[in-house]
Amino acid sequence: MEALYSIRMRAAKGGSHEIGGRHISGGERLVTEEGLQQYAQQLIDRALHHSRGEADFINITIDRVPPNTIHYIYPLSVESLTCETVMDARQYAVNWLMKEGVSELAARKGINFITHDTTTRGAIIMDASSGERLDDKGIRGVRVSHLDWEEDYWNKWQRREGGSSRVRESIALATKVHLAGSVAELCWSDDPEYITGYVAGNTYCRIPHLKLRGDESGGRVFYVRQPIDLEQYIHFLEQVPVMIRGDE
Ligand code: WAQ
Ligand code: MG
Repeated sequence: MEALYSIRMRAAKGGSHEIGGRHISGGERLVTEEGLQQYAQQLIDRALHHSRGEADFINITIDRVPPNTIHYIYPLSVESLTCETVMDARQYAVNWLMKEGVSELAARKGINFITHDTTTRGAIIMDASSGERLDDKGIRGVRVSHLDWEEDYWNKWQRREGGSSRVRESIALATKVHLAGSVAELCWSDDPEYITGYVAGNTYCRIPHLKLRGDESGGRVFYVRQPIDLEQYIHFLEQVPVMIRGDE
């Protein structure tokens, strides 16, 4: 089997994240050696031409993934809600989170966190009952990487269901977050023009209008049930390679 490489990018403006630069964009893929150049180029383009601003710091990391460490899994199934206003959308999100096992308090705390988050470049981890933040990662958050779709399967899936590269990346991420043993996830983009977000647990539920156009808030909350070995949970999300595939 051909070796795969994890390639991931993070970009900031005003210097690196470490010295306080503002997070612009990130991205992560699992590709063969031939894919590396192409995806490096795509990720650089994404960082330099982004609606949150033009990055002046770009970090690209590549590491080889041993083929026998890869987990293969089907993608979550997708549902799409329709609604017209941010208020309705956020109420739907609370309802879906509760259906997945999150308390109303924790659901509202998650929404409140993302509403005010313009800086975190990863996700925060939240107790699904109390809504307490459990990780100590500050504005770095937990950044999920080492994940992707098998290219053939993505092409078939996309022909059937539609979906952009953004949808592709989000479903892969939500599927890995689910596989890690999370209760649920809440997300909307920090890109000002992209206002559809999702709640994921056993399904990936797309919700339009989770924010107003032009709003640069966005982020991710991973809900977990205690007791949990946080270190192991984070290690899985950051390091263990997961590939989405089906049997078509
Ligand atoms: N790991 C953890 N958190 C991440 C990651 C990652 N790999 N990538 C992004 N985040 C967090 C981070 O806080 C970002 O600011 C925030 O999520 C939003 O990232 O079905 O585009 O890449 O139509 O802007 C969801 C709906 C789109 C897709 C989400 O997020 C659909 C999106 P973005
Ligand atoms: Mg973004």
